[in-house]
Amino acid sequence: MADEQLTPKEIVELREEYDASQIQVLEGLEAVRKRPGMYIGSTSSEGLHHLVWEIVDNSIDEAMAGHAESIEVIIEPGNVIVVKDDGRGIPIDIQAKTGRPAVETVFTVLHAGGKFGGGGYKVSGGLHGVGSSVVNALSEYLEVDVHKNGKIYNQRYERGAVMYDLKEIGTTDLSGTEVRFKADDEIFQETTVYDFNKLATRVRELAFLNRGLAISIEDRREEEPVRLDYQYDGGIKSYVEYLNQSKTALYDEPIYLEDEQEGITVEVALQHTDGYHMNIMSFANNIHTYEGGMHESGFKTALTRIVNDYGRRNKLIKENEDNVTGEDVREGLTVVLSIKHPDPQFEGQTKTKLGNSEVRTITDRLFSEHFDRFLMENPKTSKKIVDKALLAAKARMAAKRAREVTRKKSGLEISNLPGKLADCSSKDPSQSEIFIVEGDSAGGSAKQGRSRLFQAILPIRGKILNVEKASIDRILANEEIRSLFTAMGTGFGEEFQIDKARYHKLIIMTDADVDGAHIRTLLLTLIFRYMRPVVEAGFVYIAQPPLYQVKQGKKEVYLDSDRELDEYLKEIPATPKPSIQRYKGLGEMDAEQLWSTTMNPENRRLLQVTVEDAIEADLVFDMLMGEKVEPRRDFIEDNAQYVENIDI
Ligand code: TSJ
Repeated sequence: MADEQLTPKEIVELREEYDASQIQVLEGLEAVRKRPGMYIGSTSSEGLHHLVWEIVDNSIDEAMAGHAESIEVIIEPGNVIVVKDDGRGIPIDIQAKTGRPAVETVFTVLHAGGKFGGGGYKVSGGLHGVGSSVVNALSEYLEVDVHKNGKIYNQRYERGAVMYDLKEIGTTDLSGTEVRFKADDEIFQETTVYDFNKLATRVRELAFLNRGLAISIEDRREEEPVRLDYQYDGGIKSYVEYLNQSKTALYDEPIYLEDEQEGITVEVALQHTDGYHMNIMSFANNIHTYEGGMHESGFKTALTRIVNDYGRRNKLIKENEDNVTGEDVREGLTVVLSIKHPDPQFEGQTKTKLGNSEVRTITDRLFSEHFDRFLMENPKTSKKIVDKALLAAKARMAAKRAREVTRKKSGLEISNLPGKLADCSSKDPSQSEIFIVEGDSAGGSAKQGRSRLFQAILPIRGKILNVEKASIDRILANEEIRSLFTAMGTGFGEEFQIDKARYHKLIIMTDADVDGAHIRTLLLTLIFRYMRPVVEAGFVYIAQPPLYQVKQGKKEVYLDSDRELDEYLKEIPATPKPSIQRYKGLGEMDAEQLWSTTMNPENRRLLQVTVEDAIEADLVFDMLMGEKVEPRRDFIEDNAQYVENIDI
């Protein structure tokens, strides 16, 4: 961080320039507060959680640069977030250009994020890289402690404004950065409550993606704190093992490679299972590239080519047989692909498609070389991989012949909309929503309470078919599943078309109890496995019916948990005496209550389902339904409090 030598006159001039630009800085952060959605997408629960990643990403950058080994994320009482790392500490030296400590600029200048200290891979400044100043602007307060040069430096900001100059508050033997902030409830009016599971899922993913990194997440909001520590020396190889834990793998260890070319690091881990679903997750600089991109297409081409070449060379694929297709090779395959690039370009609708074209060739080349060598050195495994693809090819051709012979329609045409569906009158998918509601009585209330213009209701009953074990024919014969696919209008399997979606919001509305959670898991698994693009497009949501209603005089408030109820009751005056109602299920709410608490866009709180959430549901599903006994026993032991009533 060496600064150029300046004359006193130049310094004065720069200071004046800086004072002028300071006014713009204030305007900058004021602009963030005026239109927060422009910077963090929304001020809902999604936006709130986004703040955490904006800060954590900076520590991840420090770790990727090789300067930090451990990161801690803590939720403190009052939903205050603390993020700490053991890196070098944000630079505190005075910058010539501003006359201010670098750390102050990080928090007060818009887009100052990745601008200094250049070089290396960066997450911050990538997809969500609006930077720490945005978090600062949207926080009631934010404090930073920098441990560096034997001293502890500290500064505090409130709603983006500097409270005092950076000061020394003690001495230290360590180095690192600690940031503590409280999201501003003037901005996040819907909720300022963090979802521990949501944070933990991403923290664990970051541990998988950054081999060896120790990262923890701790919830201190309850009397008994909960802390989860993650560190994977196997990196994404461990991720594949984790994803396949309840499946039957075709060979013992995932195939793993890490290599580098032209400053681009490519990491791939893959393992086939005896299942029929493929699961490819790709990442660029730790960002989940849901829409794929150059790394994914390079990998897929290489995989198909190498399997065919190897199969031909070793006479596993006969001369009179066709090449296997990409789909064939990927049947039952779990892949995690992670690349790190100094300047990733994100494209696509949701900016999760990697656009750098050189990455295609590099991924293809590095993976081909490694995978080809692996196949030659491991003939037994290689035969299993080729045979699996050949079997998939046979099944594919048989299905095609059957279709041609019978010209059987799938029956999933929109003209056959299910009878139970109460459709909305709007024909504009972007404005339309479908609620999948558990149970007939709740379905009835939902039909009465809804806004008919844009809300459709599809009631479903009881348990849904176990899609893991069922063949496509049986899946399509299941009435609950058929009605869901027909209503959505997207078709099925290979013929799936996301642009045919009749609703851009698919909202799962189940009870807030264990059985509701079970049905939600089943539905999410079904959707994840057979309608994955709908999840990737961000169309899937979970409705959150409240657990309590508190009435006091004319005021009615709905609360989601015992904790929220306790906190709320502490806040309000003792008189008039509040009346508390606990809801046991959706069926107990009348149409008006269901509308005002759970369906009305004005005050409902929807949780958007990410692919990570869906994968979690899929794992739970495998554990509850799969053949392996041990993971199921472990899971039930670990989650005893949630599963006691489940009938598995
Ligand atoms: F962005 C942030 F301020 F919010 C933040 C930054 C929050 C947290 C929790 C950590 C960090 C952070 C920044 N951790 N580590 C760093 N490292 C640097 O900023 C750094 C340190 C030294 C040098 C150097 O060139 O000497 C360069 C940089 C970028």
